[in-house]
Amino acid sequence: MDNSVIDLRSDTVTRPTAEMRAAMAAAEVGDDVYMDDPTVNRLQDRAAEIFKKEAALFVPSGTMGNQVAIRVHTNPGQEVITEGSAHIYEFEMAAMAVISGTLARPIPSSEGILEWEDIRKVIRPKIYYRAQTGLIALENTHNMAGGTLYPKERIDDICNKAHEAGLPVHMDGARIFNAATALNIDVASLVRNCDSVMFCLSKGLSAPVGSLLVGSRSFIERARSVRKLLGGGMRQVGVLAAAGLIALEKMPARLGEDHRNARLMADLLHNIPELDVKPEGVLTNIMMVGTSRTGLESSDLVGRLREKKVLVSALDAARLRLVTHNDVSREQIYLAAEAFAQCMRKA
Ligand code: TLP
Repeated sequence: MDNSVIDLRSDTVTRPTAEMRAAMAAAEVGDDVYMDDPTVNRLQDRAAEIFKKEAALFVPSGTMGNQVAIRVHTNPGQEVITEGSAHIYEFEMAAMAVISGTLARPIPSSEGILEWEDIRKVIRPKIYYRAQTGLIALENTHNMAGGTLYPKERIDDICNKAHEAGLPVHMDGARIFNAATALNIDVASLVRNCDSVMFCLSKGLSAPVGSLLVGSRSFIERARSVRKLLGGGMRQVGVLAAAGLIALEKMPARLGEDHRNARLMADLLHNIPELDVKPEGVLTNIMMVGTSRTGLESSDLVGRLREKKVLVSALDAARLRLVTHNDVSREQIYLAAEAFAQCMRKA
């Protein structure tokens, strides 16, 4: 990617740092299907330690991590309760139906954050002729709601009541380190009561590939076998785990910078009268921009910004998503905001 391009489409676009590339070149490797890759083993041990869970498993993507978790937690014919715009429901190819034979039970919400009462109402009664609820899946931070947050107390409340109802809770924590940073808490405390957590190394943490699942030893043993079923058993994958270790150890500490940049971007765009932005709602590295008053389809605006070397995503006809990350500097935030202003003047 040309370095003069300001890429705000996602934090998935981050490139590995020089330190990651050096570690990848030097990584000690083995065959991970035999569990013989020392670098993968080290990454998994560190992830389990940091999250204070019994075990961890390296998976190629966040989607695979979520779907492996659903398959382990549920039986075919069960329902998975999600928020209405959850990644698991909206962006994972109906995989829970294809892979696990489960049905999503999405609950609409305005901020992406559920309460126990929302969930309780859709739990199926335990009657033999009704589908049964098998799992509750939460997302923190919530991507499509604009990086919104579940505070620890809310997660604990949902987990405790779910457990009383005999239901496991999976956390799609693709950006759990962003959540922990914004809430000023450690990740282990934040997800203490979740039965499993998926988190991504290849988003804000800048590793090139990979996510981890963490949970109990028996959960991870079963997850390893489902990962193999899905073709996710990898061989000398220590080259990726080496980058992942640096992502895990070093990159969380800088996420606050991305959050400050997102807030700055929101403040700058808020000054452009045609755009709908709520700076006070920008708590992490994701922000949404409403474009219904610009007189342009959001995809037209995406095209005009692209001409100015600023990349953003159109979510629908009237909404853009911007994501800050390690490869976007504070200076580039000012340049990107100026590109928006120029596009509006032209419109
Ligand atoms: N999110 C991507 C796109 O798929 C939308 C992005 O650009 O934000 N959970 C959450 C909350 C995610 O945001 C994503 C990716 C995933 C899971 C899946 O991760 P990958 O892309 O590694 O399969």
